[in-house]
Parts: sequence; C-alpha cells; structure tokens
Amino acid sequence: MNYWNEKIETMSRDEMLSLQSEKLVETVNRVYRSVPFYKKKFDEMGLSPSDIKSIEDISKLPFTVKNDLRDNYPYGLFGVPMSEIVRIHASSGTTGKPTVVGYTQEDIDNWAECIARLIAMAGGTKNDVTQISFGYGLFTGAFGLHYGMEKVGAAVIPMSTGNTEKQLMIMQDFKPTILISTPSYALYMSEVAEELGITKDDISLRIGMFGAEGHTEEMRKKLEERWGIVATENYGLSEVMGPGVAGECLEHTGMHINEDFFKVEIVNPDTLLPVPDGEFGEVVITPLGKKGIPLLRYRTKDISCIETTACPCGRTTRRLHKIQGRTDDMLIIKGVNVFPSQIEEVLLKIKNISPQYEIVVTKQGYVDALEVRVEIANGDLLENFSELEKLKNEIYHKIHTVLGISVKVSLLEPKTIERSVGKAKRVIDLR
Ligand code: DLL
Repeated sequence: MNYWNEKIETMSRDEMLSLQSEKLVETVNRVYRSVPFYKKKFDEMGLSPSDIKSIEDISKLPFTVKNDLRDNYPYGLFGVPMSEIVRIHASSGTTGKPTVVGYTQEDIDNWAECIARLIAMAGGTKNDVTQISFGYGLFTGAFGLHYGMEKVGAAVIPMSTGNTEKQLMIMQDFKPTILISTPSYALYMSEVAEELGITKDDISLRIGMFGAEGHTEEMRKKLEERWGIVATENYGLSEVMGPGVAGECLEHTGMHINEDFFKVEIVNPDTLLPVPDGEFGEVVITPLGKKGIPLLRYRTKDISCIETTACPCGRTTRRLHKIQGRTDDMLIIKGVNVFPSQIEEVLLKIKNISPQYEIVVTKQGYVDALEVRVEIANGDLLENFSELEKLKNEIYHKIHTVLGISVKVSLLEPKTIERSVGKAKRVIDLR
C-alpha cells in the first residue's frame, strides 16, 4: 500500500481521538490568548479554555462563519504577529472583499505533509512529473499542491491556468505523468486536445488529481477515459488551509480526512446540532494546530456526510462523502431541493450530448423555473429535427424521474457554453 505516513493514516480510532484531543486543547488555549475575537466570544459565552478537555468537548466551542473573516479584514483573526507569517492567500469570492488567510512556516510544512499524503493515495511518487494547471496566485490550489509535490520529490511544472494550447504542447513535450486542475478545466483541455488531434498516445499522463470543485462519478469516468488516467478527487478550502483537508484513494470510497490536522463535524445547518454518521449536513471544520489563522468550528456551507464503512486501502481515517453542493447554491425549485450535481449525474449518462452544461434559474411570476442547457455532441444532429426532439424528451424525462420536477431543456450547438480554466460556473441565477 502506498502510504505517505503509515502511522497516522492507519492509526486506531482511540489513538486518533487522543491525538485530536491533545491538539484541540493546545489550539483552544492558544487561540484564547492570541485572537481577541475568540477571547471576547469565549468570555461572552462564559466559556473558559479549561472547559475543553477532549475532542468530545468541541461542541462547546463557538462557530465561525465567513462574515467573521470579512468583519476582521484583512488580518484581524491572525493568531501570530506578522513577523511569523510567511505566506498570505485569499479566497476566490466573487463579491466584496476576499477572505484573507495567513500561514506560518510550520503551517506551510504541515500543508505540504497533508498534500503529500493525498499524492501517495493517488499513487504518485518521486518518479512523477506534475503539470499543475491550477492558478498560481492568491488561490490556494496551485501553491498547496506545489509544495506537497516537492515534498514527495516529484518534479513540478508550474503551468498555472489558461493558454490551453500551450498547456497541451508542454504536456506532449515535457511528458508529465500527473495532471492537477479543476475537473472542468481538465475536461476543456481534453476537448481542445481532441480538436488538435492529440491522442492519449501523444502524452504520458497516468494520474489526475482534481479538486476545488466537485465532479460526479460519471465525470470522473469521462476524464479517466479521455486522458487515459486514474483520477482522484480532492477537497479543501482556503479558510482552513486550502487543498489538503481530504482526498480520495484509488478505491473511490470517499475522501480520507487528514484527521490529525482537521476535526470535521457534520451539523444540521438549521439547528447546528451534530447529525449521526452517514447523515448529510453542513461540514464544519476545526484546524488542529494551525497557527497563522486558527479558526474554530468553521462553517463551510458544503453539504456532505461521513462515510462509515472501512476502506479496503487500509487507511483508518474517516472519510468525507462527495460534496453534494453548498447550502448557498442549493436551488429550491417549486419547493424541491435541487443540487446542480444531481443534474450533472443525469446528463453524463445520456449519449449524444457533451458533458458541458448550464443551469439557468428564472422566476416566472411567483414560480421558479429551471432551464437545463446542454450542448449536443455532434453539430450534424441539428439537421435532424426528430432526433433532436427525441433527445430533448429523453433528457426531460430522466431529469424529471430524478428530481420530480419539470425543467425546460435546451439543446445548444457544440462549443457554445463558456469554458472555464478554473472553477466552472454551472448555475446562472437570473432571479
Ligand atoms: O478550492 C481549495 C482547493 C484547491 C481544494 C484545489 C482542492 C483542490 P477555495 O477557493 O477557498 O479553496 O474554495 C473552497 O470550493 O468550500 C467547496 O465549496 C469547493 N470545493 C473545493 N474542493 C471541492 C470538491 C479551494 N472536491 C470551496 N468538491 C469549498 C466539491 C469543492 N467542492
């Protein structure tokens, strides 16, 4: 088995809980002393750091939300003086000020450790050459993977995003064996490769490590097929580190959490009470031992659950199920909860359409209406009205069966939906 840190990755439950307890107690004491925001919260709640004796006590701690970071923009929640910060990143938020995070050297080293484990899980080694096609910059994706790759000893090609034809040239000439990008950019690159007549034989990729947005099992299979790779999914967010929180092994049984660095809870987003293992809720994360910006019980808005079965890979760390969506991009259409991933799952099983789609939400009177726009795979079909109608009906009925609501289906010409080099924007909400 390809472990990076066998001792931690295969630790018994009791040992892991006691390690987490030790790290939580240390974190809470430090946070109380060094972050006035939390000291004030504790004092208002009548909570003392000494009330936290083990990981079980985590539910006594206050939650943190994105607005807390915004209100303390840019450095108000940092836990160390600026002289100890060696790196600053910020989230890719589309509105308002970004949320800013800082790292000490120790945080950066731990980050590389977390990523190194995910690389080993995907089968990567020091013999690999990696094309990192995440954006280098304030986004945590590229730098996070970069340092982890160097720790493993793999060679890094820091491509960043965009300039797709050049990406493909480098891919053919430099012979990378690992590709790192968002799943949507990997898909787009594969389309351009096809247009340019580049086949699997012209490249040497064997592994894809995808993340920063979700992808369905169907999308994974498509990416594996198109690139001739095995692919894993990786999860994280800048507020608690960036990539490195959790990642899949090749068994694809959910994403193994780096539990010695992150305590993950799943709570009911309305009551904020923990839900039993296996039940879906909002992912709440407390980084353990993080110094730069040590958040407590950060509410991610991501919806997932804890997988309860053992993983055949031998790792004993708990696993996070694929993220279903975010509480803030769950669509409520005619009273039904709809996640874009459910629509992707349906679409990718249907023949003659491309995996590129868009979901448009509008309000017609008081009623929400949902339109699914999807590209046909082959433009010739446009000439064949009855086939087009048949395809439209098929999509309509399959979505209706899964979601129980009627949607408008629009078939578009190939290559008309805007491609993304980072996180794809699948939902256009015009309400
Ligand atoms: O996307 C960190 C990252 C980079 C993770 C590269 C994995 C690989 P942010 O830009 O702060 O950080 O965005 C975090 O992206 O709360 C999720 O909503 C979403 N997200 C990240 N990974 C996944 C995933 C990075 N595997 C936000 N599946 C998170 C679904 C994901 N959503």
